[in-house]
Amino acid sequence: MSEVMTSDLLSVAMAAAAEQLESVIDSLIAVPPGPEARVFEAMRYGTLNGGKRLRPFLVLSGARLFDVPDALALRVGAALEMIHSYSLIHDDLPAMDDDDLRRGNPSCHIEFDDATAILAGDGLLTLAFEVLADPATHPDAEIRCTLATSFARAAGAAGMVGGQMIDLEAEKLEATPELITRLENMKTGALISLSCESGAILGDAGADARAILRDFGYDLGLAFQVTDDLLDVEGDEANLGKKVGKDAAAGKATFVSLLGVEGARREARMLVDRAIARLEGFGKDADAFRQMGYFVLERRN
Ligand code: GRG
Repeated sequence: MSEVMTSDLLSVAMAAAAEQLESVIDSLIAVPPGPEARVFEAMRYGTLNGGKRLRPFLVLSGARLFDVPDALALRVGAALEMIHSYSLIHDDLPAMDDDDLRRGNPSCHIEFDDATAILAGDGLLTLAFEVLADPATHPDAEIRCTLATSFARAAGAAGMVGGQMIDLEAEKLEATPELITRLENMKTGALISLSCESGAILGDAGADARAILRDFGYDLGLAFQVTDDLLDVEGDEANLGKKVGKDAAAGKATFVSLLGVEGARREARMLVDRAIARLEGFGKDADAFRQMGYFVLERRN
């Protein structure tokens, strides 16, 4: 009973955060007059088309632990969501995953065209750093600089971009759990981990708190990826808003192909238990993070 209530409360909190986040993104991407309007429209299409807004919710949850105003956290959440959306827009392109459907709608390059989708991703990536560098994100320039550096590391070639490169190379490599774990920690985990750590950066919380939340985020991110692999096997296209069965059709090594369905479920549970155990020192204030662990295990989209 209490688990059901917890997940209901979490859904309400996530929906409220998503609404606030979308209003911030809406105000940050205004469409100017002139022929360049098309790229702004594609940037809005790629960010304001639904999505769970998991990463911004994690930023807000972390910021509340350190009494950081929601307004600051929402700007950092918007920057994260811009980078996440750019990665999805580029990932859907024919040269990468070649997917026509994203969040239940035509992918950005289908709605617009390949060139516009590339530019929309580029525009979102650069806008994210403009948002981080703006004093409205934090009055302290040193904290803004720490944020920008952390974002660059998580999104760049040592993080998400590098993970995507390993993913493209993976079919030439021997698929081991270690390789897939490294790939996924870079491709998906780095941004989710940063989402968990960002509130501590905004709150100038110190290295120990930052490290705990970063490690929590890596465990949560890997559990998220394991459930992503499970959903590709067991999920429902209507719920997911994207095609299923793609990994097996492409002969791709995933946690499910390496561990089996039951093994992957056990792995996700172990990762979430480990993530939650890391939060011991934070008391009840970190309940939103704990609930996110259960959310990741039970998610259907
Ligand atoms: C193209 C540079 C570049 C990187 C692409 C993250 C990524 C790298 C590709 C996405 C491929 C993918 C489907 C990964 C699985 C995990 C994941 C990031 C799923 C999508 O994230 P959600 O579920 O999406 O948070 P929503 O739509 O809810 O925002």
